[in-house]
Amino acid sequence: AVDAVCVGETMALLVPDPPEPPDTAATFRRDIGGAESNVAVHLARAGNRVAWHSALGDDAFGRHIRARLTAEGVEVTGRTDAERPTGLYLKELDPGGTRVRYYRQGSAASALDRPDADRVWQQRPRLVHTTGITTVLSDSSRRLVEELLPARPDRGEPGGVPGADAPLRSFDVNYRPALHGPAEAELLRELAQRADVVFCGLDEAQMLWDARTVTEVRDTLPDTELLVVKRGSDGATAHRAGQWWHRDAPDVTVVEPTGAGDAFAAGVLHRLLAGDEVGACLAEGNRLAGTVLELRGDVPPPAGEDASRSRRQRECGSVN
Ligand code: KDG
Repeated sequence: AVDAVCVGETMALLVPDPPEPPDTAATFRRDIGGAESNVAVHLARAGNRVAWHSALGDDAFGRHIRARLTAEGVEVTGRTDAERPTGLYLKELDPGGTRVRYYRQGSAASALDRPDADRVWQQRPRLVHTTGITTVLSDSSRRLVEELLPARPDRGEPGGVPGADAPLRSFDVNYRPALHGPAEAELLRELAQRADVVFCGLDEAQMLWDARTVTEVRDTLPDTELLVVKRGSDGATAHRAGQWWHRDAPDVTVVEPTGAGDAFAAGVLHRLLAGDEVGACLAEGNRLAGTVLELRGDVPPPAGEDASRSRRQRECGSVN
């Protein structure tokens, strides 16, 4: 049995290095990127037994992703799909913000489907984590998420206690402008309603559901067992069983926010799996998010990796 299975697409990531517009860049740094595998890496580093499930092409990018995640101690249950390529995304680092461009239509992960849930259950996880990204890759990946997050009446009481027979279902809304429009808002709300643990930015809730306060988010998702609302520089607020908790944002200089939400979710889930109280979960989420906010990469380099890599990350490029 594993502590957690994280389910969702991981893509090859190309970042112009040195930073300049992709149109003129001659060299690109190769990395990997995927919200769910970012969570898996943080959980593994924190000492959890964690698996990641998705699909990869039978290609160099797929092999690279598999090797990188395995090296991080993540158990890769992802299958290889010889018919489709590994998804790719391009990050454009710009003083005005980071722009991303996806090349993921028809990717191996976009063909994830309901039977992939069997691989997840085979791991006998205490927790399953997925996101609103996986939900909207394709009709079939949506079916997989629906299978992982069955409607409440179909599964009795929510998982609730880590270690109980029913795994805890965790869902990060993960709004991405390139993937989510008004048509997806209702779907994300429906799936979030089915999860036991929901992560949502207040900005995301506003864009998707016009919820402007944490109370309005709670009213949008009234049955969520643990609702965690991320409020950027205003910190994080959680609701569980009629009680509220709040922790201020980490005191760090923000270099680039990509991946910070994944680190935050992993910190919260790590503590939740350990049976800690909600305040401690938020504090750990904030601490881990802080380590990512200070860097350009999605995930800080592994402990012990040389300082020059870290410095390089801070200065110019992404290292997942
Ligand atoms: O949270 C970071 C992710 O957005 C990034 O790693 C890439 O999964 C990704 C996506 O679909 O945007």
